[in-house]
Amino acid sequence: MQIRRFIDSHTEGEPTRVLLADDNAPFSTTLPEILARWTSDGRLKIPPDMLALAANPRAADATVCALVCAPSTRDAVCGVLFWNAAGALGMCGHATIGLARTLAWAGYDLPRVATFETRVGGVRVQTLDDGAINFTNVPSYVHARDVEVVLEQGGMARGDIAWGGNWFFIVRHDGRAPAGKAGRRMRSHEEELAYTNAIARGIARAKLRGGAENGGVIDHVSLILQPSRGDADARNFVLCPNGTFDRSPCGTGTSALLASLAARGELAPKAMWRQESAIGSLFCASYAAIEGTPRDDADENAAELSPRAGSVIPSIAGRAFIVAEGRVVADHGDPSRCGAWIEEA
Ligand code: PYC
Repeated sequence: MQIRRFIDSHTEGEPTRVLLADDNAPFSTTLPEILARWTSDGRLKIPPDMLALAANPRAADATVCALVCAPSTRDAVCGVLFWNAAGALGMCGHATIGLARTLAWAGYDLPRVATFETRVGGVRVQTLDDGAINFTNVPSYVHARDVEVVLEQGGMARGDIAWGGNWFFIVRHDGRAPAGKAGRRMRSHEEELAYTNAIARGIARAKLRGGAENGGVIDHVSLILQPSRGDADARNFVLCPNGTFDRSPCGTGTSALLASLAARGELAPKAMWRQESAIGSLFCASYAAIEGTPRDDADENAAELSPRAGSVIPSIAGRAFIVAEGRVVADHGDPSRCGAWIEEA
């Protein structure tokens, strides 16, 4: 599979690189075929030359790639696989918004409500009258509440483990909950990176896992803080698996938070939640409650069976802007063509 074209955008500050074949066309391979080709020993591994398209020196640290391919389901207009420099993501909310904006910009005539097939389920996108793009995410739910993680510097962080298309450990510092805990504003990006990285190391030491989806790997940490904007309900700082933080309010992270707020009775179905990001941008979000069924997460097929009881369907809107388009060049003499700097012997 040869990536030929890319179109770069950002969604509320977070970069997306959409990868296409010649003539800005989706790849003809289906998403399940790509996943099968790139999976070995039960693990999905994005090939190094593909990972390199999301990494320095070809891309900004925070970049998420979105490879557009043929769908395998009748309702979807395309399939999409997301990854960042650290590897595959389950879903990616900001990149879903970026992809919808990109396809429209590239001349695709999308239906009013279009479905994208992702590796964790179908997501629906719709362009709103004000130009913002809304996506309806996969069912999101809380796996465990009030889990304590010991920090190496002393003390502990308490959080909910929740699924929103990726697994999140959500630590509340917004002053709303858990009851009685004082809230605080965001500190510098460096300080919050150090804090969230310490939490991520604590999660790894304690071998914490989520439910059946995506192998249960908790690879995102989300701090929920007091907002700096008067029109926001809370601000977040989300550590991503590539070691950087999400500049947007994080679509999957906001979805996981909505599931947590719903589980705690803090937000009613259809009520608006305005999520501010680490850089001050905004997503508008709400959720619909669904029935779901109790299930056994030890069953390896559990994620495919039906949504878990207590799941919500998040709906999230934000704006995306195109910033560049180009042709991928693979120079075989380039020591960094696969990301790392490797001189041939
Ligand atoms: O918007 O879901 C998101 C996301 C995940 C990682 C970076 N952005």
